[in-house]
Amino acid sequence: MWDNTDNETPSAMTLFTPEPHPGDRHEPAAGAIHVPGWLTLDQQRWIVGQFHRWTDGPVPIRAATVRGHQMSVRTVCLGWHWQPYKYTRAATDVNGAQVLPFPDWMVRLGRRALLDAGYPEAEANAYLPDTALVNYYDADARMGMHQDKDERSSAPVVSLSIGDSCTFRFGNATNRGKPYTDLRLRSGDLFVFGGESRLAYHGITRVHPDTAPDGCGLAAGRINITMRTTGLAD
Ligand code: MD6
Ligand code: FE
Repeated sequence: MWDNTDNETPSAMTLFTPEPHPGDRHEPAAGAIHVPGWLTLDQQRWIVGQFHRWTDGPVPIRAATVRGHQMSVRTVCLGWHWQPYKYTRAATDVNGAQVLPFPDWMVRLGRRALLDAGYPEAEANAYLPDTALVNYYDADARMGMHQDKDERSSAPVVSLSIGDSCTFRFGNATNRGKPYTDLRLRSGDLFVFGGESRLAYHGITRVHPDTAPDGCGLAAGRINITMRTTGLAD
């Protein structure tokens, strides 16, 4: 439905493609499932409250340095700490502290996400994410095209967005260039990367300021939570 072939300029196809309705499920590529408006405003606000607790420590939110460049996105982790390009229990690239545990409610949320994305019940209920990367984007933050491949498990990645909307560039599993599709992720949206899309390149090309809905709990900027299964043993 959204696979307009021209990704650079608005075409008649994008102009006249109806906006998705909350709860409608779309699969822009095999295994890549978008459920707009999945979280209620109450749920979003509650999660933003948790976010403020997470950023209080023991490991403060920070911009990771990748190949000598500081990222514009700031990240705090749960369960396992992500640093380029590995997971550790302690944030050895920040302050050495152990990260907060992965919360049980988030495991349950991840399972419900997979169910609502259309996964079979058995597979959804067996989902056991053990790390979450929680990213904060201000109006100028971006994320370059990347694959999520630091995990040793092929379990799906569950992504939740809260606050300002963004342009999400969803590419192919071969290289960071074309073909790709740009789509809008809004506050409350769920996106699942699984199956053939698990290793697809993707990035955030821009954040759209002042687009956060009233009541989502975030006045400015965007939070993205990605939960994953590291495949690592303690
Ligand atoms: C973001 N997300 O949405 C960045 N990765 O801000 C990701 O990098 C991502 O949304 C894997 C699966 C879904 C995602
Ligand atoms: Fe990613």
